[in-house]
Amino acid sequence: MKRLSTRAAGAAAAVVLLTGCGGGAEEPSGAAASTAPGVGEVTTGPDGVQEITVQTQDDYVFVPDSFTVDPGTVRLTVVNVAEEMTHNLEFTQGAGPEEIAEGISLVAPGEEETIEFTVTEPGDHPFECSFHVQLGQVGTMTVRG
Ligand SMILES: [Cu+2]
Repeated sequence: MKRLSTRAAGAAAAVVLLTGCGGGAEEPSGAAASTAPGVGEVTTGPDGVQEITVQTQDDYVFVPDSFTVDPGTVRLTVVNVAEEMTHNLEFTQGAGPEEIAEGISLVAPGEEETIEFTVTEPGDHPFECSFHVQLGQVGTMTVRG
C-alpha cells in the first residue's frame, strides 16, 4: 500500500506559525476506509431478531471490534469491503461464558455472510478472524445481564 505525503516542508512552516498547529484533526484515528451505513449499529429486525453488521477490510480489524446485545437471538452479518483480503469470524473456543458453534468460515473480498445464533449468558463473548488472530484481528460481543 502506498502512502502519499501531502505535507510541504520548508516554506510552509511559516504558514503553520500563522495558522497555529492545533488543526490536525483530519485523520480520524487511522481509519482510512469508510464504513458502510448501519455498520456497528445493533437494531431489531421485523421478526424481532437483533441485527448487527460488522465490517472487515484490507487490514486486521473488525469495525466495530465490540458491540453489545441482549440475551436472545442475534443475526450477525460480516461485510467484507476489502479488495484483496479474505476474513472470517469465529467465536473463540472456550473464551466466553457459553459456546457459540455458529461462525462464518469465510468472507471473500466484496462479499458478505450472515449467521444467526442464540445467546443466553451475560458477559463477554470474544470472537476472532482465525486467519489473522495473531495479527490482532479480534473482537468482543457483550451480552447484557
Ligand atoms: Cu482476517
